Amino acid sequence: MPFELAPLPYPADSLEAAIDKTTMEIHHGRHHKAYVDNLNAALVGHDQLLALPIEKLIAQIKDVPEAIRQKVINNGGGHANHTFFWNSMCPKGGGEPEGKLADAINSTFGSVANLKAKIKEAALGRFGSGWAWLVLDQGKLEITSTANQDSPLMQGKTPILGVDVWEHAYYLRYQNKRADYVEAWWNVVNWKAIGERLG
Ligand code: MN3
Repeated sequence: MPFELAPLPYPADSLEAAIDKTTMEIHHGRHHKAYVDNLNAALVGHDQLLALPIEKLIAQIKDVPEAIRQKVINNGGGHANHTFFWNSMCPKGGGEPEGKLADAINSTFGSVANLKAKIKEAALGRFGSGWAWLVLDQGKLEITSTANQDSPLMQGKTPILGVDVWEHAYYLRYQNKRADYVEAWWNVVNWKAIGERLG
C-alpha cells in the first residue's frame, strides 16, 4: 500500500492569522505531495517498509537499506513532518496552553513566553532549511532544531510541536522575515493537539 497525502484538516484559507491561502495550497498540494510521491517511488519493491506507519519507518531509519536511506530520510521525513505540522495548527488557534501541557512548559521553561522565545531562537539559528522543535527526550521537554527534513524521531525523540522554517512555508507573505512568521505562527497553534502528544 503506497503512502497517501491526506487532505488538509481545515480549509486552506482558514489559517490567515499566520499563513496565507496560496502558501497553504502550494505547501500541501505541491511540496508535501512531492514528498509522498518521491517516498513511494523510492520504496517500490520494498513492501514491508511501505506497510509501516510513517513515524515507525522514520524512527527505524537504520533498518532502511543504505541505497535508498537518504531518499527515505528526505521524503519520508518530509511526509512525517508535514503531516505532523498540519495537525499542529487549527483555525481559531493560539491562546494559551492548559492543564498538563501548561504545567510541563512552566516547570521546564519558566513560562510560555520563554518557550516561544526559545523556539524562535532555534528557528532563526537554523541556517538554510529545516525545523524548530519542542520534543520529549527521555521524558523531558527540550527545544531543538533539525536540518532539511530530518525528524527528531531519527534521534529517538518524540516531537511535540514543530515549526517548518523552510522558505516555502512563509516566503510569499513574509519574504526574508522568518522571525515575523515564527511570531505569527503562534496565532494558529493548536495547543489541544499538542497537549495530547504529551500522552
Ligand atoms: Mn514544508
